[in-house]
Amino acid sequence: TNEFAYLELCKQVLSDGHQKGDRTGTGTHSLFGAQMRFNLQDGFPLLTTKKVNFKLIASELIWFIRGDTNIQFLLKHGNNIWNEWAFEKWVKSSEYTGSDMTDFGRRRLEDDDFDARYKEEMEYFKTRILEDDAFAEKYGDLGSVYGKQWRNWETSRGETIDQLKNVVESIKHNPNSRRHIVTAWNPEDVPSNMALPPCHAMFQFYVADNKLSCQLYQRSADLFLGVPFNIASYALLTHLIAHECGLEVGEFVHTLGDVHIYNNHVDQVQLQLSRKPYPLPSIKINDTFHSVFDLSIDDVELVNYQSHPGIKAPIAV
Ligand code: DHF
Ligand code: TMP
Repeated sequence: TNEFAYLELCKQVLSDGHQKGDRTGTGTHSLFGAQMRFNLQDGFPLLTTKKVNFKLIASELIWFIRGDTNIQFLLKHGNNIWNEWAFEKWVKSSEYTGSDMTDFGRRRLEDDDFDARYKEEMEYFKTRILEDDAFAEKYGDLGSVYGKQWRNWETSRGETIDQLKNVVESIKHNPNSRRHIVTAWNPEDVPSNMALPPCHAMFQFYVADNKLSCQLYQRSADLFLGVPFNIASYALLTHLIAHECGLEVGEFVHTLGDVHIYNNHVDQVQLQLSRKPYPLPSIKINDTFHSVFDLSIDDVELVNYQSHPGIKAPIAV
């Protein structure tokens, strides 16, 4: 299956990767420059060698497509994947009076009492984001991240550009174009205006033989935690746009810059590498779906997903 491209890259990073320090202080095995190709005709590329929660991928993608940058929407869908980056802003603010959360990502791993306090503060934070809209507006927003750049890129003339809408229109009306590009990397907003500068920075579509392909440039890739989500997210986006444009799906080409395995993910990766992949699942788009811009979570369904159990790992903040 397609999954071997991912598993091979994991092996390569472990065997040839440079030992490299990083912003989070965790340390990584890292390589620069890699590419994986997934033929979307062969199945939907959701990893089977560990269980990956498709609902989280779908709700995050809907969040991007809505142009939303506030974690309140994610929390309403039971999606916690962006919590730490909003929480960080809250605990650094002058309004925060709880116990000291400096460097919480690292301290949680070293100190159980601290981890218990973190969990309490995080629960309080989540409840407040969900129940207090004014609080959510202030502390739930991650800044000018993906949704903002995809749908509401601000120009120097004070106008906004809907890159995603433009690209869907250009695929429909000018499929041969070599300019089907969406970029989340906005140098004016990096690094001051966002919780985390975009990792999946730019993507391009391509139409040939009535099939839609997509290539992503990802500047920084957490191979164990982030990348399985990124692959499935862009594969799903390609399916949806193909469906809307009356095209079949082609390939997802995933090009990576700094591709790394964090030192505290190595055991997990080795466990995963010992497993044998199952056949890939497929994706079903419901008849009610007509446009990516009115996408709801019930429009997409994952079918025949058989996987090995999930594998937990700490995320580097
Ligand atoms: N920071 C780092 N260091 N790596 C990332 O991959 C990353 N990804 C971000 C934001 N910041 C990041 C956004 N995407 C998870 C997956 C993707 C993601 C953030 C988090 C994650 O924790 N996945 C876990 C459990 C998810 C859950 O069930 O809540 C997994 O096992 O897949
Ligand atoms: P960086 O900004 O220092 O590169 O840190 C970002 C980390 O998050 C890095 O490990 C890559 C990872 N990441 C992904 O792999 N995929 C994602 O979608 C996101 C948002 C982050």
